[in-house]
Amino acid sequence: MKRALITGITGQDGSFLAEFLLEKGYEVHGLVRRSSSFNRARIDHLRSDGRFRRRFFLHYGDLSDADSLHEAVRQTKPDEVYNLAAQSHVGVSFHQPTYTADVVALGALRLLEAVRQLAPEARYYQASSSELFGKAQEVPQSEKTPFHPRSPYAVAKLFAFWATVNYREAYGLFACNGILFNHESPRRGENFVTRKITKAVAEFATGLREEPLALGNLEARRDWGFAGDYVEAMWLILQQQEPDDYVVGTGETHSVREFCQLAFSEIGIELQWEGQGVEEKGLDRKTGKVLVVVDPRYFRPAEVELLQADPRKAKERLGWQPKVSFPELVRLMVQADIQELTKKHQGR
Ligand code: NDP
Ligand code: GDR
Repeated sequence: MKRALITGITGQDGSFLAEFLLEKGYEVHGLVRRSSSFNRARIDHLRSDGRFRRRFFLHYGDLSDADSLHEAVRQTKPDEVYNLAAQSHVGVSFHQPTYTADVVALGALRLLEAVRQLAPEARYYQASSSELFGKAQEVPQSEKTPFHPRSPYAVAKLFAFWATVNYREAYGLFACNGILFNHESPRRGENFVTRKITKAVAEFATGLREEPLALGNLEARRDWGFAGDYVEAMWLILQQQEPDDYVVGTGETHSVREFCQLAFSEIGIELQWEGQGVEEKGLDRKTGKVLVVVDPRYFRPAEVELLQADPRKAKERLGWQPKVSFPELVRLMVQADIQELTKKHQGR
């Protein structure tokens, strides 16, 4: 039985990856942080699933605390390590740059050191990001596109990317980067733009919301896929003969505005845009009700305008392709939020 250690297991990707590996027969160990209220809603179903009782374990630890990482690696003796933990919000990283760098950049280095010292045969996956391309030097972006990070988060991820390459070259570690483009799901954190939109749409649909949804830059374009598809790519990256780095994305790009438009159309509302810049508003074409406003609080000091993957290497070498299309992704997120709200509301 293979053993995997996952940092960030309580997050969106960690929870999908844990499910995926448990279904494959792995013993899965996850690193969790202590918090004043429980942060395990995304993995509770795995803990209560009888099939996984003897194969699913959690360990307290933190990427800022090297001792806890050494302890986790020593105790679990993993075959595969997936470093998914991060302060992962780009906007927040402008407010907490030092903390973000400590966790994202030095955190990855601390974990690589623990692996080098205690489990050098283990295969290591680093959650790298399309944010590395930032002010993109070309469109679409491949493994060969130069990096130009645009936020403290992306700068920290750049360090983690090169630390991973360096440990591969210097110590022969089987260390790989997955340069993943945005991937979403009903488990996406509520302050990322897709989930923020789908949750608000669900609130309008169920009559729980009156005030408009406030968004930042509507023109930003992203390559959005479904998180459940992307964790398979992470695993495939570690199953290859040689360690390497891969771009993972759909190859399509859509704006925040398009995402918004499509999400509202799921509940039968056609958005009509009026005004410009911070005065711009999205209205219900039928009733004239203002549903979306622009709020400069959500603008970033430096923005990433356009991301679009060139995922040919992943397709050719890993045999990986996304299964969920953009319209399907929007639909499944809106429907899941409506279902969740309806359940909560009925329970009152
Ligand atoms: P989430 O924000 O959903 O999850 C982040 C995870 O990291 C949580 O489990 C969180 O724990 C944990 N964490 C945060 N800080 C620490 C710390 N100091 N020590 C230990 N654990 C910590 O992120 P995603 O699942 O969306 O992303 C997973 C990884 O992939 C991240 O590294 C992200 O930067 C990267 N990435 C994500 C992409 C995406 O589109 N989702 C695209 C490209 C890269 P807690 O629950 O306690 O907060
Ligand atoms: P991103 O995701 O920064 O790409 O990072 P996010 O959903 O936060 O932003 C995407 C784009 O939407 C614009 N935007 C808004 N963003 C948020 N959060 N809230 C808003 O109200 C809003 N309005 C417009 C943003 O300016 C941006 O252009 C995600 C994270 O998962 C990272 O960890 C990961 O590395 C990258 O994806 C790939």
